[in-house]
Amino acid sequence: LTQDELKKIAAYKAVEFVESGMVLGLGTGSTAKHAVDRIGELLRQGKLTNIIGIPTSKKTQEQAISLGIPLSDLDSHPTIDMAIDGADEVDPHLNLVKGRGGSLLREKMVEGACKKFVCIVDESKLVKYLGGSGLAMPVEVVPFCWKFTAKKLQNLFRDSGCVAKLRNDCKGEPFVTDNGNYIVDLYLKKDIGDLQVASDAILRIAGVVEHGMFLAMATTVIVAAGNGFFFFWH
Ligand code: DER
Repeated sequence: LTQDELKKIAAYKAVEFVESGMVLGLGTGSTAKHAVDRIGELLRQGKLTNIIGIPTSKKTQEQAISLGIPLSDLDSHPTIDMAIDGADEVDPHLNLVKGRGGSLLREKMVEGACKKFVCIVDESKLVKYLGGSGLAMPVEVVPFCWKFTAKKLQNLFRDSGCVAKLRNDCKGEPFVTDNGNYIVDLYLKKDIGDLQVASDAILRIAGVVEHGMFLAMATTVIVAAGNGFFFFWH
């Protein structure tokens, strides 16, 4: 099974939790894409009705529109029944790293408003501790003096060998989020220890908008494993 087939297995399993009449947070990324496609298909077949989608990015909004999924927003639906979204890393306590697709702020707003957040991953996302993949731990920052903010972030985790890098787009320009901000990616060499302490410290930096650690937010994680089976953590 390819990684994408595993993502699809996890996504389709999550959509089995969806009931007609639900207000749904629609995630962003290649795994969530399968879930949104599946929801569109079930709506088209009449197997799901009266669904309202709350997209977590402009990209997902466009995908949902193309599938005919009725959409709304948090202003109209401050409480959401369930969100389905992927993750970049999952630790044994169901803490997540998200945002490598650049949508972490709207994802965290939507998923923070949900009664249930079903996270869908293939097994390659499982880590011993957040940052453990050695890949990016995203932080959304305001463009104003981003170097100043990046230095403060790098300093904060210097004991974990942190390197902070501005995320660029494919043209080598700074990547700009749906909200007009930049992303500074943190690359860590060691466990940053207490995640809540780290989260609070990051958010105390004035130029920081939000970070990609989703602590104690996922209510269920569906993991698609190589042999085609999946398992639930919750
Ligand atoms: O950027 C994001 O937050 C995505 O949801 C990411 O966490 C998972 O993306 P993937 O499903 O393409 O791996």
